[in-house]
Amino acid sequence: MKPNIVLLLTDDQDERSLSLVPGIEEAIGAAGGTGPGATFNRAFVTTPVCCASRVSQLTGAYTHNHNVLTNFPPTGSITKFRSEGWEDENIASRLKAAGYRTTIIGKYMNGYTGGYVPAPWERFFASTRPYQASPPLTFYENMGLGSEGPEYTNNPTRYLDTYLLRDVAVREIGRWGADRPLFMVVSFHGPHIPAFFDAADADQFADLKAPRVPSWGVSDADDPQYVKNQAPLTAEEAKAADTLYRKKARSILAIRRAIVDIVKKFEEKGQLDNTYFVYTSDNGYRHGEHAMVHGKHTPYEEDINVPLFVRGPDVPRGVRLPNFALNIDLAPTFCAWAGISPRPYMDGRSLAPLLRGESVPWRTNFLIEHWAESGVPTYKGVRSNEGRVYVEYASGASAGDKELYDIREDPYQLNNLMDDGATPTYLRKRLAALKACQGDACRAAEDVSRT
Ligand SMILES: [Ca+2]
Ligand SMILES: [Ca+2]
Ligand SMILES: [Ca+2]
Repeated sequence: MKPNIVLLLTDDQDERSLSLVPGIEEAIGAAGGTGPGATFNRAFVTTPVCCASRVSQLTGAYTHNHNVLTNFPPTGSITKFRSEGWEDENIASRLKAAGYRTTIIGKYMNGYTGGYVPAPWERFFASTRPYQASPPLTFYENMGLGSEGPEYTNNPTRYLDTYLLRDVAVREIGRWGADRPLFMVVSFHGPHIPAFFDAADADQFADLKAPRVPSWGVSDADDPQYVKNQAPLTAEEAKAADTLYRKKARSILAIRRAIVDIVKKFEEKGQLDNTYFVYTSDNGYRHGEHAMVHGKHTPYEEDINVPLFVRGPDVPRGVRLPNFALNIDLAPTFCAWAGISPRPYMDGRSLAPLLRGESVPWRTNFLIEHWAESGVPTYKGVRSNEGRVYVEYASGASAGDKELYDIREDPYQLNNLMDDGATPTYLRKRLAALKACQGDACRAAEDVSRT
């Protein structure tokens, strides 16, 4: 039988926050004593926005190719996802055609309000907006729990949403005959605001604060206009950032428990050795860096760097991979594991050879792109494996602003080198080649070394 593929997806989890909650990797390796698998230290999303990044995960396409640009209509959300044709054509439709039992539980796509089941999904348990509100009745119905489902509210002392998703996932694994391979997406709401957590964890991380890294609360004269516009954080804003940071850490604790239970259920089914588990997030997050209280959308490392762990039958254990792994790589990787060809619209590449320990040529650059939303302007940028990031802004008061950082020397991106006489000719060339690339042209442009 083809291997099972399980995507464990969190919302708004920056890579750094993992260190707050040691053991997510161990949770994925919890059952079977086979260890945690491989970790990508440099996993990134190409557009640090929920909806655009989720569409990239499902299609393997850069945002400028799938064209679901933002979280809200008319340029984004579920309506754009549908009108662009991606709701019916994505990795789930391909895996379904290849014989997989396709299952999604939790957050499906920004703006989904229920009422229909998208064709690629055989088992569909999507939460509906606003899942933060209570009580979202269609939530129960979509979860197969009827309109009188268990009490689910935004009071975490009752039935935490994370545990509801876990319970539905465990039930679905139990119902699955294991006669066909399973593709399962468990799409947690946490640690996204409001970052619900288990009441039992209310005392955890009591003294934790958003890390006061050198960029925390800082903007200065060489920053792009939208950052320069930020007033220094007030005491109240600092407190809000700290409170959210603590809640997110607690929220991740519950997700960790859910993952242990899900992995154990695969073990109980005798399927552990035939299952790939992938843990990642749709975008990173800032908690006060660059003088912004909290958020995503920017090209800064906090927003684009996400966790990525993989456990699977041929994945060496305890390995840390330095390669750039992107959200657009998930779909081609799943194709490889399922033994099917990637689709021509997939701009990413399969991570499978890296995960098998093979030495293969790999990208040296990737494109970062964003369309104006939530106070962050439109931009396109390139991140290189020499530790350089170069960004060109194209909207609002920041139009024409450019940023260049040497991340090896300046990991918190404080000194924009563009006002220091830098002329990043080679990065401009790379960006020009990447900004409208498609398919093979993206892969070729990503692979260019410095000349
Ligand atoms: Ca998100
Ligand atoms: Ca600066
Ligand atoms: Ca400077």
